[in-house]
Amino acid sequence: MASLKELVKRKELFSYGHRACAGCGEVLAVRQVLLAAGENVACAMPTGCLEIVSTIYPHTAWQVPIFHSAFENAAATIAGMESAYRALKRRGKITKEIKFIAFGGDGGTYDIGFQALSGAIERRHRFLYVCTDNQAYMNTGIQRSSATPSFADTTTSPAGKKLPGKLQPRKDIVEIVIAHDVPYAAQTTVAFWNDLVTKVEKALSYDGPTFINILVPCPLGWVYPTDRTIEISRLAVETNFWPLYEYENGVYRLNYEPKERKPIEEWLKMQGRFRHLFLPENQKLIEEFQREVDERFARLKRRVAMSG
Ligand SMILES: Cc1ncc(C[n+]2csc(CCOP(=O)(O)OP(=O)(O)O)c2C)c(N)n1
Repeated sequence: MASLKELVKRKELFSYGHRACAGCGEVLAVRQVLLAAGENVACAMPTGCLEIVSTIYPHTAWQVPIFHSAFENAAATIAGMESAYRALKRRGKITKEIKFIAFGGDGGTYDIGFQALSGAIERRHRFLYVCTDNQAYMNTGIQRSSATPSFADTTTSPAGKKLPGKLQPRKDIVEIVIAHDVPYAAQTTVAFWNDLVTKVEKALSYDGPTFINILVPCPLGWVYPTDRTIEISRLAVETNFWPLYEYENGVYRLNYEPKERKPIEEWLKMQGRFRHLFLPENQKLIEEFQREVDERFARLKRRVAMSG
């Protein structure tokens, strides 16, 4: 893995000058992914916060080629780019080694872009798909997505007298991708830069489709002060809400296990989207949330134990 010393010497491929909110986790993730990938990459991204903040004509924060696609088809776009590259390479028109990375928000990945992702993976294109998962449709006003956790307050699952926020638990996209029999899939978050960078390097070394889901805190949608992004990202791991793990050729690996898992309240209480859970009548919802976290983590540990 590239050391921090090496990484800081590399050219920033996602540069200053974008217009993301202060404290945005999504742009931190893209910056880290591109630092790990290096200059020989071509990217695609659907509509979403990332595209809106980084490509306001005539400016761009991207120092690598980037193709903006529709909300539903970033994976089909990157598959087309990769196919064209292979064809041109065969004819000797391109000699350079180029890697392909698609970036999609959770809306563009878990939901509306999912068919394109599933298809591109099944066709075995060589690309890395990075989901920058901020757990809602942030760019259009914080609507719930299938990545939104249970009980989160969003504009389409508003917490109040009738509803305790979103009723359904979060979809497990990494497991769904793994079910496509990919060589490599992983989950990480921006606070653990070395874990993230190692996973990107690994994913790009495979001759096939790979996937990384990155939890990217969003001060606006999660409702917290802009200087706490890294702390919230780290707590997501320390509470086992967001385990750092990877799946490589059939083998699951837990990359980090907290010595003592912190109670989920610690993560929830930092975020305004869960404020209503701390009303006395909602205490049982926190217990339910904790149960869900513990069950998911236990399931992951069983997978690790069975495949090791
Ligand atoms: C087919 C289609 N439906 C809806 C939209 C409107 N739209 C644009 S971005 C977006 C939400 C993006 O959410 P996500 O992918 O999670 O990315 P984020 O902005 O949160 O980073 C929506 C609903 C669209 N562009 N195309």
